[in-house]
Order: sequence, then C-alpha cells, then structure tokens
Amino acid sequence: MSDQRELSPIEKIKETSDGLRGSIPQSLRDELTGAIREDDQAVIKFHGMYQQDDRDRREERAEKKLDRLYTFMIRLRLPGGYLTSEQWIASHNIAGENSTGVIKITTRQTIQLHGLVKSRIKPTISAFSKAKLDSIATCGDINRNVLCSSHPMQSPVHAQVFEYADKISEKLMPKTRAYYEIWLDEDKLEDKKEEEDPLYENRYLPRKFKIAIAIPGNNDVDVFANDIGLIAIVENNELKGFNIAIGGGLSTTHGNPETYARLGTVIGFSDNEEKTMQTIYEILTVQRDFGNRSDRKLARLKYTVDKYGADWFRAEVEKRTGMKLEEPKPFEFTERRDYYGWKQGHNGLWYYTVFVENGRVLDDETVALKTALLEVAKTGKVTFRFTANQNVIVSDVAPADKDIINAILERYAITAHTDGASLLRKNAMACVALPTCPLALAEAQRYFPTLITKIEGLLGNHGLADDDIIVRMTGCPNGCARSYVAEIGFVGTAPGRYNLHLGGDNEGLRLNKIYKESLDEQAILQELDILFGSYKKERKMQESFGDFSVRKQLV
Ligand code: SRM
Ligand code: SF4
Repeated sequence: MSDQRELSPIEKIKETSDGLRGSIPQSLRDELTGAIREDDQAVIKFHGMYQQDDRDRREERAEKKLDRLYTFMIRLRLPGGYLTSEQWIASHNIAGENSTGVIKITTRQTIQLHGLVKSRIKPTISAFSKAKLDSIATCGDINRNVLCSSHPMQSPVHAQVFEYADKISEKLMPKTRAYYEIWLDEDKLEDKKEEEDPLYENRYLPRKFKIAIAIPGNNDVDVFANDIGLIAIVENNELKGFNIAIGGGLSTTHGNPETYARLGTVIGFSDNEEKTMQTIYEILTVQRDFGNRSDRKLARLKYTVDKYGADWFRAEVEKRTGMKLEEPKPFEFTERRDYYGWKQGHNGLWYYTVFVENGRVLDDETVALKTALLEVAKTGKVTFRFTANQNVIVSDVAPADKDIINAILERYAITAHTDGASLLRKNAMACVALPTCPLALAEAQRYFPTLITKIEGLLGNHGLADDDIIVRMTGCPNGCARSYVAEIGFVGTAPGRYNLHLGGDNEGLRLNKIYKESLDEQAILQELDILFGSYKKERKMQESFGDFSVRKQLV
C-alpha cells in the first residue's frame, strides 16, 4: 500500500478538512487581509482556485511595508473544452466585472480568470453557476479537467468520443457538497453519509490526476503527457474502443535527479464502455492506495507505475475491475496541430479555429479579439470549443450562417490575424508564468511573442520560414506548456535564462532532452542560428527539425 513514511503536510490538511470545507468561510469573512488561511489555500484548490499575488509589485509593496497584493485565479471545469454562446457571453461579463478582464485559455482546454479579490470570489462562482458552469476539481489532488481531441473534423466518431470526456469527468467528481455550501450558500446536508466518497475517501489522491482522449492521427491533446491517455480506435468510421495508456507526466525539478518527464505506457485495449469506465476508476484507486504520500515531488502516477511496473499495475487494475484488458490495438499519430481557419465537420457544420497567442483573449493594439468573440457569441449561432494548444474554435456553425459569422471575423480582422501569423507562432505555446504564477523562475507568455519574432527572423534568413517547427516555453520546469514534448523547448531557470531542449518529434511521441543549459536571449539566438543553418543544409527530405536533432545526435 502507499508509502507510509512521514506523510506530507498536505495529507493532514486534506484528511482534517471536513470534506474540503476547512475554515474557508472564516477565511472569507476576515477583512484584515486579502489572503486566506494557509491550510485553506490548499483546500480551495479542490474548488478550482489558487491564491496568488502580483509578483511585479512585491518589492514596491514590501518597501511601503504593505501586505502582498493578494488575488485569486479561478479555473473552470469544461470536459472536452466546450461552451455554449450564452456561456461565452456570461464568461465575458464575469471576467469584466470580477477579474483582470482577460479570458485565459489554458493548455488543458479550459479558461482561467486572474486577479479576483477575495470578496469577488463568491459573486464570480455564483454568476458562473447561473450559467451552468463550475470550477469543481480543476485543481488539487483529484482528477482535473478531462481533455478530448478538439476538432469535430477529426473523425465521424468525434461526438461520441467527446461525450466520454463528460462521462469520465462526472464519474470522477468528488462527492462532497462543500462547493455548493461555501460558494453557493446551499443548505448543509443533514446526513453526512450522503457525501461518503468511496473513490477519494477523505484523503483524495496523492497528487493531481490528468486524463486526455485522442483520436489518431492527430495528437492535439498530447495524450501521452497525461496520467491516463485514451487512444480512440476507429475502424470503418466506428468507435471500437480505447487503448489505455498510463503514467504520463512532464514535470521535473531542477537539481532533483529523482524527478523526470515520462510518456504514458499503453497497458491494453478496452472494447466496451463499462470496461473503459471501470478501468479508469480503478486506475485511480490503485494510485490512491499505492501512490507516494510522503514526497509530493514523487507522487504522480508515473512514479507509482515505475516503482511497481506497468504489468503489475495492469494486473492490479484487472483484479479490482474483474475484467481483463485486451492486447493494445495498432494506431498511428501523424500530426499534432490545430486546424486553423474554416473547416467543415463530418456533421456538415462549420468550424473556425482562431489563433489566440498563448491563450490570452483580450483586446490589444493588434486585434480586438475579445470584442469580436463577444459579437460572434451574441448571434447565438455558434458554440465554442477550446483546444489544448490554447486556441478557440468558433463551432457548430450551420452552412446558412457561415457568411454572417465570417463577416464578423473579417470585420474585426480575426481572419487576417489568424492567416497572418507564421506557422512557428501558431504552433508555439507558453505558460502563464509571471506575474501571477508563484513558481515562475523566468518569464514565459509575456516574453515568448518577442522571442518568436526573433526566431522567425532567423528561420527567414535560412529560408525556413514555412517550417512547421513546434516551439514551447515554460517559466519553470513544471512543464505547463508541455515544453518537454516540443521540438524546441525552453525551460526557465532564472530571470532571462532558459534551458534549451531539443529532439521532441512532431507527433508528441518522443520527449526532448537538454541541449544547452541556462542560456540568455543572445546565446539562444546564436545557438538556433547555427542549428537552423545545419538543418537547412543537411536535413533529409521531409525531415522535421526534431528528427534532425536526434539523427545528428545533438542530444
Ligand atoms: Fe500547471 C502548477 C498553470 C497545465 C504541470 N500550473 C501550476 C500553477 C497552478 C502554479 C501553482 O501551483 O501555484 C500555475 C498557475 C499559473 C497562473 O497564474 O495561471 C499553472 N498549468 C498552468 C496553465 C494555466 C498553463 C497555461 O498557460 O495554460 C495550465 C492549466 C491547465 C488546466 O486548465 O488545468 C497548466 N501544468 C499544466 C501541464 C500541461 C498539461 O496538463 O497538459 C502540466 C504538465 C503535465 C503534467 O501535469 O505532468 C502542468 N503545473 C504543473 C505542475 C507540476 C506537476 C507535477 O507533476 O509535479 C505544477 C506544480 C505543482 O503541481 O506542484 C503546476
Ligand atoms: Fe508557473 Fe512553471 Fe507552470 Fe509556467 S510552468 S505556469 S512558471 S508552474
């Protein structure tokens, strides 16, 4: 069973939290500080929130002997990343009234709002709830937002697969009513037995847990970077079931060799819904019972799988479900991308994928994206789907309405913005990092667009402007923009410095490795200039930059 060395302090907080209530109501009433009590900071994560502070203003406030400028970030639960037009309008208004106003699309197909002061959390959750949206379990040691291949064009079975994301999310929800009591003022349960939780008990999982579903050949969700990856097996346009991969996870810690990024291992195939759902459920219970609860750096499923072995893990899951998995079915991923612009789905409806740089929906000097999307939503003729590459697809547009929607996208220059961005920029992702992320060692989303412009210049100089290279940046080694599965990955080590990783492939099936450590911008550009020069001269036909880096043994 689980590692019984001294439990990490979070374990005690979870167990004594009275079903994730902690002392949140008291923390909210305390008007002397914008913060909440320390233990409650761990508990509110399970309700989808993080306490943060504006790191740009720490020094100035310390000099004035002021408390940090505390605010909260809230993240929605959107299995498969779907919103109706009414829900988009609600989110737009809620963002404007309660947060910085920026709607941030994350790398896990959902949205976050930043900068909520403590007194605005309840009104925010209440307004989301009126729009039938919640933030339950989007953070914390629990199953998070479930991803699914985003574009309906990908397969005739897309709608079926998309429904699985919803079903999995529902099945793995916590049973506690704390969210409804604390944030929505619902009555307390008379009988606490009703919220007994056979899956999470009172200790929840040892660590966060992530699930994604991909439909080959596009690995747009980076399925192998998840604790559980489901790979849809489709034959003759029929969904036959899923290959199940376990133990993916990307985070490492600088200087801690025990930590590592790992891609999921396929342990078998399930040919029916009951088996798939039960297998997923029991993978969580095995991780609950055997995962490391003393060292949070080594608590993700990937370490449990490596400690006990994938074969043992599969056997333990089969013992618990009473059902055998079949041998994995063959599958092939050939790309990992968003399909920008207008594309028609198998259902005859139209989809426009909008390029949103680093997922930040706002009006700025280049494009009025937020206003445009509001206007699109107000037609009531669309839905919205978020991609795992931080973009949004204006979705489910009837052929008769396509011109109306296109006219709005053109009027606000969204089409020009999407068409005009280079392939490099459209493939790129950066995490949030500064100023809100407390773990950031270096900038990411605020800096990456500038670096991309410089890299575009280098590629242009070498006649590689149309190359489809996947470049990603994170402000620390946690890997939130999945920089470890990029062809070129930048991982922040200190202000203005990044490890340069090379060797990931185009399909997300190979991790990259460190090529050079802690480079500043000048050194990054010098290295890339040399690398692009030899890539141009020495690459084989159709060879991607990632494959070239490996063939040339650069890493
Ligand atoms: Fe992440 C922690 C942002 C996807 C691995 N991540 C954080 C926090 C909450 C910082 C914190 O703990 O206080 C960041 C909040 C920044 C902010 O101000 O918003 C943060 N992570 C993000 C997002 C918003 C990045 C983005 O720009 O889109 C992504 C939100 C996804 C979502 O909607 O749920 C995000 N994080 C990821 C991913 C990518 C993925 O899941 O596909 C990873 C790597 C995959 C993985 O989990 O292995 C990732 N985030 C982490 C980790 C390392 C976990 C670990 O195994 O050690 C942390 C730190 C932690 O949990 O202790 C972290
Ligand atoms: Fe913050 Fe690091 Fe995640 Fe970036 S990778 S959002 S810096 S935790």
